[in-house]
Amino acid sequence: MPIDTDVDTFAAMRPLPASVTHLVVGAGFAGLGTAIRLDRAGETDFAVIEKDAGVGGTWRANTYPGAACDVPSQLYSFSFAPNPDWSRSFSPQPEIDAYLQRVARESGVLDRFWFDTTMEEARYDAEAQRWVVRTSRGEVTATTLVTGTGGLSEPRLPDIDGIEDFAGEVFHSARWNHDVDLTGKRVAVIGTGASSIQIVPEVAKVVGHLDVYQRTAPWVIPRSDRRYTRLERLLLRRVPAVRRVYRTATYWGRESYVPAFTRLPRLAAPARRAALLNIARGIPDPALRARVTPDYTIGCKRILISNTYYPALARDHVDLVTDPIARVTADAVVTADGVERPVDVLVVATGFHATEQPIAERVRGRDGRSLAQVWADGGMAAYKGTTVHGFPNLFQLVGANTTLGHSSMVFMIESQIAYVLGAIATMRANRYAAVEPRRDAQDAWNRDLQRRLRRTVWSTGGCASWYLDAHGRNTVVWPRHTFTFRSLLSRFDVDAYEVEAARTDERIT
Ligand code: N01
Repeated sequence: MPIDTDVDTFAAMRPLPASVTHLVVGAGFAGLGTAIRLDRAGETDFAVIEKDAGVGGTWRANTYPGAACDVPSQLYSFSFAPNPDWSRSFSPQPEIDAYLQRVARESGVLDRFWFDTTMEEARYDAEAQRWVVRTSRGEVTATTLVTGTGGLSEPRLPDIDGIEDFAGEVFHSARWNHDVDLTGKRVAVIGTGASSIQIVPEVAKVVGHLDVYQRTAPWVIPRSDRRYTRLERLLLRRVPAVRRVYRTATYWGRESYVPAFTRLPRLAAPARRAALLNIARGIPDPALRARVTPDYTIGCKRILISNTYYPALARDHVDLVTDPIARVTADAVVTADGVERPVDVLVVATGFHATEQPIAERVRGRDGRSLAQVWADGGMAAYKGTTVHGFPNLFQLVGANTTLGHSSMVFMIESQIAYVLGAIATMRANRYAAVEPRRDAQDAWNRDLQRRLRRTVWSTGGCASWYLDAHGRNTVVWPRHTFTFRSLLSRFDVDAYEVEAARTDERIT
C-alpha cells in the first residue's frame, strides 16, 4: 500500500519500534534529508518522528497568505533531488511543500516515518550507551539522536497586557486560521518582520481596514521575482546542465553578499539605496516614508524583500501604527498615546523562539541536565553547530550558529547531514558506541565564532534582533561563507571527540 505523507490510516496505526539505531526528530528539510541520506548510506534502521501529520516542517506550518521563500528557488532544493518544476525565481510556499511531499514519496523512506508523534523527552543513558526517548506514541531507544526540529518552529507570542481577553479571532502567522474569513473585517497585524511583510499586501486586498503595528522598521529591498519563461522551464526540466548553471550562479551570487555582513558594511550601500528607493517608489506620503525608514545599519536585522509591502501600507484603508501597544481589550488595540483602534481579527506575526528553543528543555545529557540548563548562562553553543559536549551521539541540525541571512539553509543542512554520516561511519569502523565533542574543542570553536561575530553588522549595526539571546550573544547566525562551513564539516574530525567503545555487541557496530 502506498504511504501518503499525509493522513494514512495504516501509517497512523503502526506501532513505533522499541529500539532503532538512529532516531530522527522532525520531518522538514533536515529530518527528511537525513532519512534519505541514511537510507542511501545503508543505515536503514532508523525512525523519523514528526509532531505534525506529514512532512514539510516550516513549509507545512506556514500557510499564511503570501507565504513564499526569500531565497531563490534554484538554491532551495536538496542537491540530490533537484526540482525541475519551480515556476518562478522565488518559490511560493505551496510549491516548496509540494516539492518536499514528492521527494518524500519518491525516496522510499516513508515507511520509517511516524507522524503525529511528539518527542516529549530524550535522556541519554550512559550505562546503556543509548538515548531513551519518550514520545506521545511510547518509548523508543536509539544509539544516535538527530534533531531536525527547526530553528523557527515555536511561535513567539507577544506579552501584551489583556491579549488573552481579546474576544475576536487571534492567531500567529505560523498557525494561520484559514476558517476565518477576513473579507471586510477590521484586522490588525502585530509585527513587521519577514512573515508580516508577506501577509500585509495579501490581507490588505480583502479586509475592510488594516492596522499594521510596527515596533522597529525593517529594511525592505525590491524582490527580483519573476515567472520563468516557457523556454526556461523547458530547459530547466530537460537539460540538467542548465539547472546546474542556474544553481551555481545563484550560489556564488549569494556568497558575494557575505563580506557586507561580516567585515565591510559599506559594501551594503547599494542595498541601502535600493531599499530607500523601494520606499520612495511605494509610498508617496513623506511622513509615512519617514516612519518606515529604519534607523540602524542595513543587514543588522534580516534584510527583507518585497515589491508590494510599501504600496500596501500606502493604501487608504491601511494604517501603520508606530506608537507602542499598551494593551488589548475585548475588541480593540490600545496604544500608549491612548488611542483605541477597534479590531475583529488579530494576526500575531511576532516571530519565533530562536535562541531559547523548547526542545532544549526536553533533551537531557549524560549527567541528567537538559540542554536548556547547560546553556542557561552562556547561551546556546555547540561544536560545529551540530554536536554538544555532555550529549553523546546527539546531532542537532540547524543547531547553534548555523542560520543564514543571505543564502539557503538547505545547503547548511546538507553539510551537517554529511558530517553526521561521517560520524556514524567512524563509529562503525572503530566499534565506538559513543562520540562526544571534547569541551576544549567546543569552547575553541565558539570563542572563534564569537570573536568573528563581534565585528559583524549583527553586533555593530545598532539593532535588536532574534539572532541575539538575552545576554546579547549571537548564538544563531553563521558568520562566514557557507563553503567554509561545508569544508569544516566535510570530514568527521574524531580527534575533537571523546569516544567510548561499545560495551556489548548490540551497539551501532
Ligand atoms: O519574525 P521576526 P518573522 N509588540 O522575528 C515584532 C524566517 N522567515 O516570523 O523588530 C510589537 O522577524 C518584531 O518587532 P522588533 C526568516 O528567517 C522567512 O517575521 O523586534 N511587535 C518584528 O517586527 C525571518 O527572519 C520567510 O522590534 C512585536 C516582528 O514582530 C524569520 O523567519 C518568511 C512584539 C517579528 O519579526 C522570522 O520572521 C517568513 C511585540 N510584543 C519568515 N514582539 C521567507 O523565506 C515582536 N514584535 C520568506
